[in-house]
Amino acid sequence: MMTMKRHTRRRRGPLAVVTLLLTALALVLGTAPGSSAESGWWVPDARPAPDSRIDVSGEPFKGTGPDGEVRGFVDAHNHIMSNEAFGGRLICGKAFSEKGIADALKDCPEHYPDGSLAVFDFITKGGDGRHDPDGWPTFKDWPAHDSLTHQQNYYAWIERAWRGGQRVLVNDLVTNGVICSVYFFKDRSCDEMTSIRLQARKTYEMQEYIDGVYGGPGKGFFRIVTDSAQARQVIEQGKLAVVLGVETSEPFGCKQVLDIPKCGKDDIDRGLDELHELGVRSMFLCHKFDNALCGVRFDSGTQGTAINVGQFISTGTFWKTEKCTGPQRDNPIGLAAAPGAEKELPPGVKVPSYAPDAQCNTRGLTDLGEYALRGMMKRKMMLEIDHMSVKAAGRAFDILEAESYPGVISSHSWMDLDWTERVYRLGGFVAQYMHGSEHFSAEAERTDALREKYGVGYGYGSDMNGVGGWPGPRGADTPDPVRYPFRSADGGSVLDRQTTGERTWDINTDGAAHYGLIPDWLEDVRIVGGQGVVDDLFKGAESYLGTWGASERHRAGVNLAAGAAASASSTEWSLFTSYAPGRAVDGKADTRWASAWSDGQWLRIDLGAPSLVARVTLEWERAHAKAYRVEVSSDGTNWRPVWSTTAGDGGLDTARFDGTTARHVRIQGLERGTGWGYSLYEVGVYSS
Ligand SMILES: [Ca+2]
Repeated sequence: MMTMKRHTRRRRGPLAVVTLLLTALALVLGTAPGSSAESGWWVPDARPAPDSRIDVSGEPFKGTGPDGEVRGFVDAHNHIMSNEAFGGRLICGKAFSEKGIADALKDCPEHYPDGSLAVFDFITKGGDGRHDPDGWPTFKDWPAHDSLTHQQNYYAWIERAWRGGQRVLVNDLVTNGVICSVYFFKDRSCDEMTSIRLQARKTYEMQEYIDGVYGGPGKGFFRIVTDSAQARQVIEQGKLAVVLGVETSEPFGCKQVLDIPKCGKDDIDRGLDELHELGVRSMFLCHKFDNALCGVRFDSGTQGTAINVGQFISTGTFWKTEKCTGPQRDNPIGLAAAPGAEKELPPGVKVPSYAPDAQCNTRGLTDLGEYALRGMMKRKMMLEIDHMSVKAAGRAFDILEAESYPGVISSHSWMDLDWTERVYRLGGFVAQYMHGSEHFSAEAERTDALREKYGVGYGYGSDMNGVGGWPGPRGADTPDPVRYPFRSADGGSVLDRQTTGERTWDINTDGAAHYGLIPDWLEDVRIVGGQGVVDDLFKGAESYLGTWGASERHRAGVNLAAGAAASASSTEWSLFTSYAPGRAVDGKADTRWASAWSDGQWLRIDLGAPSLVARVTLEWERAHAKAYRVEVSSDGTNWRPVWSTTAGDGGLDTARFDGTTARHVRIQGLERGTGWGYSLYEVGVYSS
């Protein structure tokens, strides 16, 4: 270097040479990776020293694409603050600290000196839990792709993911009161709502902290947003839109004990109002344990048994299974032993065994769960449908379809993937769990045609700090490794291996150890799965905000059938109650029309005037139709079929068809689903 300088100094002088060299480098790499000389709005001017490196150069992309759409990646499922959850000692290390990186990235006290008391590490990782507890500056044993107990979301690592092209991050506030209460290391209460409030507050504090690093209020890249328009502005400025979500087992105190709910509608209303006030716009209604709102999708293996034991301890009931009624399945519970958990059971109580052909949770969406879902819709919040049992998710889909509400998100592959199209048809968004690049690419390929059909982008759910495990290394000897430095997907930035303190991570040999390696993982996905997968992911931000915006704009339709005149081919007689046709349009969920017991019966509704009709909803009693037609008429004499099915399974059906003008609507039965007649609690007729 010195030689070159001397050699050329004669002609140009040192500054010119340096400029020339940088220009040459810029042509090759954009700008020099890790260059501290870089300046611009995206480079913080008050980063504390010492701190982590970012090892990215180049200005983050701003503005919109040619059609005005925002661009960038979406992580629909992350847990920045779970170190504050579960009693505060399960996930060790903090996402930021006013005292600096050495304070943020240190282990839990009981992990020192050698991890032999790192009980949760031992449970989740196996072995004896022993590890080098030191984080900063050596990071010998953590963070790591297979360490489930150490902080992965340090703010500078999130900063690197943003610099690599991520523009939406959903921070799901998470906890579980039972895990908290059975884990003996804790420094706070196990109340779930208390923890959710704390994590929300900490996320706002993190925004302030990053603003400080970037020179003042509003200047940082990390922007908490509470509506989709705000998110668009943030992304157009080139920054990261952070959405607050909730993933907890007993939201609003809605646990159930021996199948008795411990919350009421007032608790749900109050809880939803409070969460909305905190900025939460996306949430789960159940998680891991059956609660008063819904049954869960089971876990499998040892973890499944341990969670089933946890549910028993918490609620007095184990999971219960039945045969599935459709093609969807909950995860198999299996019969794996979990001795550590099972010894917590009272004497004489054993984990039940489960018939292999009964793979669905008997618990679905309860009346309170339905109330909570409708409350979320009223507040324009998005339902994260993962973790619901097939029965609960099926009913939730039925309701969302009947109301034409698009706010549904599968954020980390925890629903039956057979339902992917159902999410897209509603206008919802799908993010796949952050699997290794091979698995991720294969699943992306499987659903590619659907995204093409519905014109949507794709997301990933990193679940960092979520005790799930992350992509391991593909190995130093893989023939197609990630080659450093590499370009970001948008082309404007260059990323080199990321260094914090004395440790440098390489996706090829370390796997996805922390959040800063998300761009490296995306590059790995590009190499393994092709540019098409990355392109779909890059369209994620627009699709996610499309779902959110459509949810905000949703207006409950006017039910044209409410209180309308109704007639029927027949009415079942009862000494005790009336099953008259008008009972199907009286707005009451517990009254119904019932027909005579034969196939050809019908129910007719007179809307009173010609109206645009495009959607009919039908809430069946157990006596449902297997095959039936929805017909419309202007004069009540000539009928036109607009929709039909031969595969009715009862529950809540939505018939959707091209809008047409009609005064009369008829439900024409063709074949009964049971030995009884047809019976409908409520029929709704809508214009859109
Ligand atoms: Ca009714």
